[in-house]
This record gives sequence, C-alpha cells and structure tokens, in this order.
Amino acid sequence: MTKKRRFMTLNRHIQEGERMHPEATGELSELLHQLGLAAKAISMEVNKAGLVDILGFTGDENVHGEQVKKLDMFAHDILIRAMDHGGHFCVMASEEEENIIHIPKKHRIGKYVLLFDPLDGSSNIDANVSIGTIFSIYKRVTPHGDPGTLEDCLQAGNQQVAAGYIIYGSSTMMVYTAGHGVHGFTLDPQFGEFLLSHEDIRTPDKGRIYSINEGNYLHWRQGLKNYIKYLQSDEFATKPYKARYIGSMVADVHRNLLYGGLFIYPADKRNPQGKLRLQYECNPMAFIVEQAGGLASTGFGRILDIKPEELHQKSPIYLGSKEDVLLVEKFLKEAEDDKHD
Ligand code: AHM
Ligand code: MG
Repeated sequence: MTKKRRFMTLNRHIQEGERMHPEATGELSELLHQLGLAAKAISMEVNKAGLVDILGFTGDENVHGEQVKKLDMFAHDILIRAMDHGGHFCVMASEEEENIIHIPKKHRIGKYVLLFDPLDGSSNIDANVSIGTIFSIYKRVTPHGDPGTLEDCLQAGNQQVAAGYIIYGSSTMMVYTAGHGVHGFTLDPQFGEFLLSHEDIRTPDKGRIYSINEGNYLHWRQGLKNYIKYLQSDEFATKPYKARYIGSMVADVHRNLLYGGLFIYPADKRNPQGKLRLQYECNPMAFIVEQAGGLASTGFGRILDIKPEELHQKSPIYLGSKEDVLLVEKFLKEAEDDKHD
C-alpha cells in the first residue's frame, strides 16, 4: 500500500466520493463523519468491557456513582446523542427501541432517516467475541420540514442511500457503502482515526464457507437440509465447505465478505420469519453485500425488494457469494416443487 493511501482517512474518503457528485450537498459526508465519531466512542467502551469485572463496575453504579448501562443501551444512547442534533435526520429508529425516535424540537429537521442496530451480537460481549454496530440511511418520503414518521422508516431496502457496519474485533473497522462500492477503514487507536485499509471490497463469486446455526437443523425446511448436506458431501467440488459460525452477524458477514461464502439465518418451524430484523440487520447487510458483488435473498426473493410493514419486522436471510446464494435458492425451490408433485 502506498503512503498516500495509508493516510486516506474516512472523512477524506467520504468527501472525495462526494466531490464526484456535483449535485451532492455534503450532508451525507457530514452524517457519515458523525457516525464515525459515535463508532469511536462505542469502540472505546467495548474495549473496556473486559475490565468491568476487575474494576467492580458490575453493580448498578460505577466508581463515579453513575448508573452503569448495559453496553447495548450505551451504544444506543451514544448514537442518538451523536446523531440527533446535526440537522440531517427527520427521524431515527433503533433495534433497542420499540417506537420511532423523534428529533427533539430544538434541533433542525433534516431530509435523512437513520435506522440502526446499536450493538449486534451483544450476548457475545462477556466472551470477548466480536460484535458490531449496523446502520442504514434513507431519504425521507414525507414532506420536508415536518417531523419524520413511521412511513419514512418503512421503505424497501432498495431505497437505502448508504449503509454500513462497525466491527469491534481484534481491531475496530468501519465498512460502508454509499452505493458506489464497499470500503473498509481500520481504526488506528493511536492516531484516533479510521484509515482506509480495504478499498473497493469485492466478495468472491463463490466461497468455501457456510455460516448457520446448525443446532436448529431439525427445524429447517427440507431444501435447506438438502443443501447443507450437499455442501458437506464428498461429491461436492474437491472437499467439503468449512462451517464457520460465530453467532455475531457482523463478524460472520464480515469474514464471509472478505473470504467468500454464505451466511444463513433461515425461517424454520419455530421462527417462520427467521430471527434477524429486516430494517436493522438484513437490509443494510444486503446492500453492502450486493455492492460488493454478492447477493442477499430470503431464499425465495431479493431481500432489498421487501416492502416492510412493521418497524421490527423479521426476515429469513441467505447472504453472500453470488453462486452460493443462487444454488441454495435452487435447492429450496426444488424441495418446494417436490412437495407439490
Ligand atoms: P441480537 O440483535 O439480539 O444481538 O441478535 C442477533 C444475533 C446476530 O448477530 C446473530 O447472527 C444471531 O443473533 C445469532 O443467533 P443464534 O444464537 O440464534 O444463532
Ligand atoms: Mg441485532
């Protein structure tokens, strides 16, 4: 990597991207910049998580006599505090809150909509496993100037103008797309900046990894059982696929994005709509993966074309390398057709 590239900060990259679009107002750059700041604050707190027990912060109060919040609520609050006063958003929604989040009256109301999952995979925190923040940005569909409404939050994923995730792993990375490829930035803890480390990420057309909670096998539909058995069989290519499942969507998807492969959270007998939330998890990840050359499917159709009806709607998801997604769709369809023969 050249010296020049190493010092391509997130902010500069966003601004340069925007300069290529003369019609752009600079607002998207600014709000992505603010998201980067919130990400740094969350990252610092996540890194401290392991110290909580040692320093005795686990009760309701910390050493300063303040209430200690669970990390996912901390991340939720930080994001709201970082994003509600910039004048960019008309409404927000978080996986951690039942209803839409209004912009306080004292702040200007903007033209964008922000949906986020503040800390996905947070059940993994105590084991020091990677977790992440996921965000999704839309333009409002209701009249400008008024407070945003639920309608603004219930847009199909194909209307997203930007989406991204921050992964708090062995290093902290922010990966985002504004519809022109996918770019990854690694937080330099000494420098305190996100620096371009993965320019224009392309996911392989075909992978060697599958990621699914196989403990639910007995509850899967037949087509999925057939597909996973096929990936495990000797007849397939030269050797079986590797099973890799962290149970933290951002980490599983990030790995598969770089190496190729398929991430699945299916519908099953107990969860007919799967587990993951369309607006906070599936749509932003689908936008990113498609922008990197992959596909995102419900198993029977494109994730990004679903018109949401509820804020916390769930969707099954098959996400990753193009050929792998197409093949699993084929298996699912064949098994459905067999049922009707
Ligand atoms: P969360 O939003 O409560 O953290 O749950 C979402 C997480 C995803 O990160 C992960 O892919 C999935 O739940 C794992 O679920 P399971 O334990 O059922 O395999
Ligand atoms: Mg989540």
